[in-house]
Amino acid sequence: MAASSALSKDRLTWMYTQMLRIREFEERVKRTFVEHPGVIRGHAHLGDGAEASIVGALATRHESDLVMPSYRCHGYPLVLGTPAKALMAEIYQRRDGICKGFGGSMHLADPAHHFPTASGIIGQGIAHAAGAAYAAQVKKTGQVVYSFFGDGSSKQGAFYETMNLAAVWKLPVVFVLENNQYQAYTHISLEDANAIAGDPLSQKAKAFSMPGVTADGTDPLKVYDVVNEAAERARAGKGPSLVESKFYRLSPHGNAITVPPVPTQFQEHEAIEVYGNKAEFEAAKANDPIKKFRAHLIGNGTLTEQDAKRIEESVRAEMEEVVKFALASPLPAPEDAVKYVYA
Ligand SMILES: Cc1ncc(C[n+]2csc(CCOP(=O)(O)OP(=O)(O)O)c2C)c(N)n1
Ligand SMILES: [Mg+2]
Repeated sequence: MAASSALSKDRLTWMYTQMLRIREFEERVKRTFVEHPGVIRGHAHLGDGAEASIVGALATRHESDLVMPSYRCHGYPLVLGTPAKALMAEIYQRRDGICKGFGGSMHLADPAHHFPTASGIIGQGIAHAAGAAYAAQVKKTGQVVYSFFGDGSSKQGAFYETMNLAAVWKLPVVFVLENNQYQAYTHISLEDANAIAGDPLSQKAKAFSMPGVTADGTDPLKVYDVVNEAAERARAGKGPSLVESKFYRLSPHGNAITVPPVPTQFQEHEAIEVYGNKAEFEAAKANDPIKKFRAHLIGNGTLTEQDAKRIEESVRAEMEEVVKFALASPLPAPEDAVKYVYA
């Protein structure tokens, strides 16, 4: 029997709520570019479409386990318990942010909530995660480390070197390869560019004699089941596994950031802007993981339509307050500019 079939009504409701919180938070980040131009400096990379994958994977963790995502990293801390207000304040680079405004969207960290760091250098976070898993193994903490990275990142040398050492040392790590079909602006199957070799990508595990499975990343319960098995394996001292979670990134790579006087505008999704493939994008939207999970929970009687609406309203209200808080937080003081520079 699938492990997810034992999830309680409360836990399933929690999962739906977290998926919504990620989506609604990201929506506010996106709207900030239009409603408050200049407040977010630089890019913000949104993760719409990843909600089922993130929540399904993180629902399997034990409290002390560590989570190390790539640069598209807003959703994970929200699920781990980082206060959403401090998270948004960080994205706005304000003093009340989780890194006091010095990290910004791509370099979030909240060790107090088991989130040591994210990394804008793609692929490197995979090695960081194995390092944390090595520390856990040496110190016998019993922690499992969850490493999240993209399909594009799985082409990096750091990925292969880390997979090798993690397998040799039987490190307690779960590698979650988030195959969202795109590597920044490039579609995974772009034939003339040979974007990436190998399908399914989970077969890369074979070279290291570790389990490799592909899951439907648009279904949180399917992700839960495969990640749960991988985490239990790591917990039992049997070493790492590779889980490929397949979904579709619904937002473009990053938001086009134009600051006044040029009017702010959103970039179109790459499917449309680069490939002129509106049909692909529309099909992915019709397969939206949040809509599907909502229908599933109502269909099996876990939630009523009213329950779902109540959750949706409360998440919207939470995120209204989040934006107000972040906007009101001051910028870091200029005299603190080099205060946290260690090298
Ligand atoms: C080492 C390194 N090389 C190049 C880049 C520029 N870059 C940013 S995102 C990206 C593609 C990443 O693809 P994937 O891992 O699939 O992540 P996704 O775009 O799906 O979030 C690249 C090449 C980078 N950040 N780091
Ligand atoms: Mg990708």
